[in-house]
Amino acid sequence: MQSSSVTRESTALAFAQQIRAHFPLLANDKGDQVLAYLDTAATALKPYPVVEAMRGYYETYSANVHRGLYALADQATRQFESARITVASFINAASESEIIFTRGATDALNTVALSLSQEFLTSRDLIAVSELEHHSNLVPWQIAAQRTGCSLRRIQLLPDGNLDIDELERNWDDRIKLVTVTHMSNVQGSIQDIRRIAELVHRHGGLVVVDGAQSIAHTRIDVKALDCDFFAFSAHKLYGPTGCGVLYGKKSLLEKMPPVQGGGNMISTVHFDRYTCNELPNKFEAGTPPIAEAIGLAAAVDFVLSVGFDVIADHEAQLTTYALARFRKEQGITIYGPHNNRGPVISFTLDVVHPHDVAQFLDSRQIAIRAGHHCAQPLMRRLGVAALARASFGMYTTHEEIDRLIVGLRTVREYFS
Ligand code: C6P
Repeated sequence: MQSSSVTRESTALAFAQQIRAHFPLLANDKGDQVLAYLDTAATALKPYPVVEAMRGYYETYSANVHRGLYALADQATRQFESARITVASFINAASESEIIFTRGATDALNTVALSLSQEFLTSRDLIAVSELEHHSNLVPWQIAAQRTGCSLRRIQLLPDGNLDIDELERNWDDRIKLVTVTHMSNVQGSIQDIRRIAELVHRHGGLVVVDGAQSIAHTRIDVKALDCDFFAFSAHKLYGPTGCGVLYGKKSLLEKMPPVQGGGNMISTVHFDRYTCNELPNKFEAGTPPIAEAIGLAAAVDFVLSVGFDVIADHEAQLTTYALARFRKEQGITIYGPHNNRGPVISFTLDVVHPHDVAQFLDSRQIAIRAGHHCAQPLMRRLGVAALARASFGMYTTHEEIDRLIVGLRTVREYFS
């Protein structure tokens, strides 16, 4: 038993060391003094292929897209549109016209909320939102409610940390027109059964919007299998660049929805007093898009696929199980979220120490974790805490970094008590 777990750990170490060589920030790992980066849920580190793809654009073909009639602009347009095809295939969208490049998950969620509030939502409707949501998937719906006069309906958290979908089903209100949930919580790491939610909502004729900001890097997303109507994510949490994200939407819906921003590229014709819209996906991409970033995102997708989701998920599951077991053995630590079915995100408190002090103390040991409300203030209130500390892992995280975290937490506890 022990020897098989030792073998698993040494295999995991070999895997992580191989992976770490691809990340500039980790490649020069020289032992104890190197940074233990345990904040991948905030943003993942970037591998060389992403940096190189973006540098390739800036150094050799940095023209604008969809406009130029010369070879360089044509090359930029081809690479940018090829990035869209890569992303469409990555999440198994029916067509690349269902992929809208945005500034990030926040921008994607605001785009869908704003567009639906112009024509789809009315004052008699309810939007069901879970208590787990990041502000990026709550405030846009509050704004939509302010604009349309509709109301928000809470999907409650159970004491075990899971969402009470049974209650939503049991007490279904026919005024619910849209349900929106995070696929993986950035606080609890808990994973929602999107298929089940979509089946329930579609049975009643509603729409499902999924915030995939956290899940995108940890599990293979198949939007057809999930059957969600919209799915939003950021490139930077998928080992890609900042400033770029994706709104996936079913074509039949996007075609009917009004644009939310006006400008170049989103129009077909413009008169002084009116305009007509361009086709999908351009209708939702006003102005110059994040060109280098979309190309970097495609490189990130290729990189992740070359490592393989099965391998990544297996490594991260091992790390999470190992970390949870080690946390549970320590005195004074409370872990938040369900026991099972969770991604590589662990939020916790340390009895005598404020989470900010925990993070600052660990920083002095070159261990980076996040502390605060994690942009989920309603969830913090629900959990009865002002702030939490959070460690989160990626494909490059090692068991040794988790050991360093545990030693650091013991030291900080001794210091403050
Ligand atoms: N969460 C975290 O440390 P943007 O900022 O647009 O890339 O992603 C927003 C967002 C939306 N939904 C979820 C579930 C998220 O986790 C995030 C970003 C980071 O938890 C920064 S607050």
